Amino acid sequence: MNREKRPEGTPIGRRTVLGMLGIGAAGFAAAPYLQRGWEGALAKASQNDPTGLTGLLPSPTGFRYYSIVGSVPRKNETDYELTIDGLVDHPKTYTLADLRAIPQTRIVHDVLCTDGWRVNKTPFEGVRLTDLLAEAGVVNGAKALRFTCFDGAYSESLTLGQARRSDVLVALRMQDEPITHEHGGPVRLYVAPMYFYKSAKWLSGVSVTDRVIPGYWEKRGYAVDGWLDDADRTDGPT
Ligand SMILES: Nc1nc2c(c(=O)[nH]1)N[C@H]1C(S)=C(S)[C@@H](COP(=O)(O)O)O[C@H]1N2
Ligand SMILES: [Mo]
Repeated sequence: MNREKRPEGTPIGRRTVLGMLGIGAAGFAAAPYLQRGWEGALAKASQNDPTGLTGLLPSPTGFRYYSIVGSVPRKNETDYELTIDGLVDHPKTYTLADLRAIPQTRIVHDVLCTDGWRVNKTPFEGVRLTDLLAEAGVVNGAKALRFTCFDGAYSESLTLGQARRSDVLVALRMQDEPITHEHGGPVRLYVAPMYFYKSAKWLSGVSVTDRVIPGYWEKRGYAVDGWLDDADRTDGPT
């Protein structure tokens, strides 16, 4: 399998970051840049809760719904687009139908957030990012990818080596269903070997760059290489 050498060391979690900033759990819950909630009625309840505390309760699926912005436009087959550009020979924009027409890969791994919640053995399905990169033709000297989102705010990064792993997907399905809006649908990134913050929701752009440009949380203290600790997984190493 095309895996990169895994650097030693424990990724810095958000708790650690908040600890460094001297913010306790209450300050965290009230932090204006982190809107939390989850699907359906609970998401609505959370929006009406100015403390954001309802977002700290687990959802029935075990997932929590994270967004750094309060509202995100909905996109579907009529208006969803994913653009691949930057240091490539053939920049391209894919519709949802285009992405569905490419061979799909299903992988099942544990999802872990740095906040401490996890959902073991979660299926994700979609297009391998490496296949899109091959189609785009990455030019010499390219080193990394920058991911952008149609929430207009979140961003992420991967090195080219990381992005070419077979367990990194441009995902269209999660838990064997189309990805819901709340979970970043119709298309999100899924980086199986790393903490879930690397898996950008509402994915709209992949730009090939000559260096790693730290993403939203990484600019706020998270590790750029968000590797999961193999010892903390029920699914074995990827
Ligand atoms: N666009 C966007 N992507 C994002 C986030 C976000 O706030 N906005 N949060 C990240 C974090 S910290 C986690 S744990 C997961 C949460 O995914 P979920 O809401 O589907 O559970 O999305 C990641 N991707
Ligand atoms: Mo997270």
